Amino acid sequence: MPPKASKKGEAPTEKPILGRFSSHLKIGIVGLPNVGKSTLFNTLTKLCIPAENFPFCTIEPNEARVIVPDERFDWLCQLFKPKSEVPAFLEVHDIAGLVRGANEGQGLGNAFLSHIRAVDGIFHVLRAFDDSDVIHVEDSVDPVRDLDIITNELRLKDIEFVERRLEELQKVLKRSNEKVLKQELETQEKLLDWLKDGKDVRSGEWKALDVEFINTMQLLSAKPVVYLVNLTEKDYQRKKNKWLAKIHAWVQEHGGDVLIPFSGVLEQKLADMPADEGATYCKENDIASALPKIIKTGFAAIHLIYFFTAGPDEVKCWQIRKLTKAPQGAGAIHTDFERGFICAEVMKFDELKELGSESAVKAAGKYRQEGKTYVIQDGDIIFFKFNVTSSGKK
Ligand SMILES: Nc1nc2c(ncn2[C@@H]2O[C@H](COP(=O)(O)OP(=O)(O)O)[C@@H](O)[C@H]2O)c(=O)[nH]1
Ligand SMILES: [Mg+2]
Repeated sequence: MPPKASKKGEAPTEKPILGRFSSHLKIGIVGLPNVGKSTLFNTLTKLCIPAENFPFCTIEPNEARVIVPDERFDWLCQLFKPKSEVPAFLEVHDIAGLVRGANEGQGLGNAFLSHIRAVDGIFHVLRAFDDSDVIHVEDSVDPVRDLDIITNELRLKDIEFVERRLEELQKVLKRSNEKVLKQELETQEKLLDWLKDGKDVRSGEWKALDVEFINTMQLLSAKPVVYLVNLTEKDYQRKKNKWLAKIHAWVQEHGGDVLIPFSGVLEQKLADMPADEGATYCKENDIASALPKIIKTGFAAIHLIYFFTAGPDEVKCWQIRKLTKAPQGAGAIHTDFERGFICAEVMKFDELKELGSESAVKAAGKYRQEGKTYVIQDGDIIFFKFNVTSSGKK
């Protein structure tokens, strides 16, 4: 179904987003072997959310829930001094290296590709560091060539999927004349042309109806990508490397996604030091870890945001997908909150910070009551009002 036209008085509906509509979204680390994927993953796991916050979730060794650093959250915890503090997290999966020919099954290719299919976004790690001790599968360091290898593998797999779907549709259409099937056929034909033109699904301008069909496919090249360029510590510190400009140009030509330089060696070094020693090291060398930026960028890239609930018992980040409305946001806390939703009382973080307390925000007339159609914004501080009727409490 295409999204409904916006009603009078409402903000126009935003462009539909490619990808799953879920609050449980994850990002996978993808790249050739030996580019620093696991090193990055291991340093990220040092920033993991304590397991006691997820008593019912088992998690695999190659998966981690990494805390999303946020000054607003820290400030709220300072203000309320709550008994429990629950930050937002990004679920990261370390995916084994892809190699040339993976789409035809090279190097366990299809298994790796199915791991990529299961995530909602990609950290594409590129090696731009020279180190003769670390073997390169392609024999030399050339991240631009590597970009082509990986994106081609993903695109070829997408072409295979779309071709298969087209065949199915053509078969069914011989027997049926259903409008929706014809519409999908059109979308799939457009997709195939686009992919065969050497372009990725995520960089296309798709209509709302196309997006609906695309979102049933989990296509690899439709997933948001953040490029992470692994440099030597020295290059990272001086922000100079012969490949950076070339990688940047390649990325601009291929949809203009975000590119973040980092240094696996530096991150490893910092992860192995006690925090205060790490801070001194960074200060003395005029250098900083890239992990906070990597985590925040990855979180936003897969279209996640969060709102806060805040009080003396708990300050907590509730993660939801962008464009979630108030009742569904309430549902992230408890299904009763969604079912019996009355309204959302919303404070804007900046106003609370400026005015200093909830009562001051109220006195200034800035404590808002929002209804069912309110689209939750990142950083909203929300108190939901709901009634629990015959269905009873929890
Ligand atoms: N010189 C250097 N070596 C690194 C860097 N990052 C990772 N390595 C080394 O490269 C090898 C492969 O790293 P790993 O993270 O396992 O790569 P993966 O195959 O992409 O998961 C290991 O020996 C790492 O110590 C880096 O930034 N600089
Ligand atoms: Mg690895």
